[in-house]
Amino acid sequence: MLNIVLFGPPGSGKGTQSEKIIEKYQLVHISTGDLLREEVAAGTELGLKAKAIMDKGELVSDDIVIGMIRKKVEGNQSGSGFIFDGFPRTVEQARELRQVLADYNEEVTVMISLDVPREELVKRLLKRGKETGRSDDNMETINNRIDVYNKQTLPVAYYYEKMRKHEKVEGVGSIDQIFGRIVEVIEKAGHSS
Ligand code: B4P
Repeated sequence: MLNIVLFGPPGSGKGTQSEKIIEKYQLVHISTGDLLREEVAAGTELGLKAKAIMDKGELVSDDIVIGMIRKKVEGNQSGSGFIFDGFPRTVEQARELRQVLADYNEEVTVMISLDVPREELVKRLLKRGKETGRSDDNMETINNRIDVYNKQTLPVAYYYEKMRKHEKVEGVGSIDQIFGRIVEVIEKAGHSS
């Protein structure tokens, strides 16, 4: 199986590039942001709790997110692999992901992190906020999301670095250019489609 962690700050293009990777490699897409937004849209108790946290730009608790991931991995064992988009976001989540995959004799193949400067992130997210009305794409929340990423999520990169699975990709340029860089990394990691 090919199991990819797509990593990077908010607005770095994780959701955008995931779509292209799935199309090429037929992976199961697991985006914790999308899963949480589905709960919000359905008005569940979990969704109500999550919305308040997301609107502040903070991270939803590890227990909730890990529970969602475990359920998704369990229910999708017949495909050619997974793309984890926006997960793990804490070292605790990374450890749990390792355990969940190990239960199926699987592991993360490669962790790809998209490198984009802060000014560009803010620009992209403000634009999306205007176009879609997404409630966490406003100046105050964007700034907090980037700060939370630097403090709580960046250590996840060192976790994979220690396992020699961390690959950095320049995340500025056209969507196709960036996708080309990602494909190179995937092929180098030992997979050809
Ligand atoms: P996410 O849904 O993961 O949102 P995100 O980090 O902002 O990235 P997203 O994938 O949406 O944006 P993308 O970079 O593709 O998380 C939202 C919230 O959910 C978090 O703040 C947190 O509260 C919670 N959450 C999610 N996962 C969690 C977890 N594991 N643990 C705890 N809490 C969790 O794209 C952004 C914009 O850039 C788009 O408009 C796109 O069109 C544009 N873009 C993309 N590529 C571009 C390019 N090359 N050039 C120009 N624009 C580009």
